[in-house]
Amino acid sequence: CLLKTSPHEIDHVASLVRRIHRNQNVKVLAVDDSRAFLSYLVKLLQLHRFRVFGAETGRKALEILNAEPGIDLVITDYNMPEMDGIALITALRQQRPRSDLAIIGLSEVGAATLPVRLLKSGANDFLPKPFLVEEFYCRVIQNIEQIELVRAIRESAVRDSLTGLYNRRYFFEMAEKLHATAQRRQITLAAVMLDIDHFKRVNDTYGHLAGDRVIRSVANTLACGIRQVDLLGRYGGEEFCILLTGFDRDHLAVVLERLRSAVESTPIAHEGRSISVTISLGATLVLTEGVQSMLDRADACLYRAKHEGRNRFVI
Ligand code: GH3
Ligand code: MG
Ligand code: MG
Ligand code: MG
Repeated sequence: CLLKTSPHEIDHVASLVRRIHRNQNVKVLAVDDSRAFLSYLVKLLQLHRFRVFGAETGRKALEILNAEPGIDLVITDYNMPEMDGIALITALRQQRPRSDLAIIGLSEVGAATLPVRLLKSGANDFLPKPFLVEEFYCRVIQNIEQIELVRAIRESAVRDSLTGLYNRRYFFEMAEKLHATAQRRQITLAAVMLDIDHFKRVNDTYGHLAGDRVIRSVANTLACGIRQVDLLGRYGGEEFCILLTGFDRDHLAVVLERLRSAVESTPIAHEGRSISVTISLGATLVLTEGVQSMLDRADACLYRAKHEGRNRFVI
């Protein structure tokens, strides 16, 4: 049997297996007032290893959607008492747009205008009822892949590709919000700028690839050294910026020292060698107008830290 299988078919099977593996992380909600048809839908989806939720009414569907984060696809019947498919889709669209939640409406045979009504109310797609199982899987998978693609594009637009940290543009977008909240609620806000010491030497001695690895490692050490609520971004080449809320001067000093020492004590393995680097940090607790002006102050402190001998922090 294997001998008769072409490389193309093997590729196809391999991609199916990968897809099924990925499906384990995809949550799908099926909605139908017919208990028998609902359990058929659930079974079909479970066969492809999706994490499936079932609802017999629109109201129940909305409840599940609110209680269970991360549902990517809703498949809903049209004809249901109380809340029909169109009403459910309209309600869903008030919460999540087409690019974030895929909806497939099931359109009963005989209602020629139903597909267009489903689409106009916000469905991404529709399926006749009854449908061909193969068509069902095609539409389910294509709709999920669309959602995943949009999500990946969105994510890559806010992340720096080398480190996975927020890029400068997104850091500023989020920082402005954090800054406004801090001002409104009169919470202390600290801005930190930091820079790897003598990084040119790393590139010159070990090469650019090693330099990249060092940047990634420092980024990781920093990410592990701050809280989830703190905002960390890659400012430029080997410079990073952080915003932290709720610290006084003494506590901020503890955090900065912890970050400094964590980087110093985390050597980076590269082609059988071990590379050690240090960082200098500058920080300010003065809440000025705008994020840029706080980062400028922090940068002035960073400049002092460099001049005073590097591998230290200045507030
Ligand atoms: P200082 O202690 O004063 O900060 O010295 P330095 O050598 O780190 O000085 P500087 O900040 O001027 O050098 C940064 C270098 O980082 C220059 C640039 O070639 C390199 N660089 C910037 N971005 C990247 C990158 O993405 N990957 C690598 N490998 N190198 C980068
Ligand atoms: Mg029905
Ligand atoms: Mg540097
Ligand atoms: Mg620099």
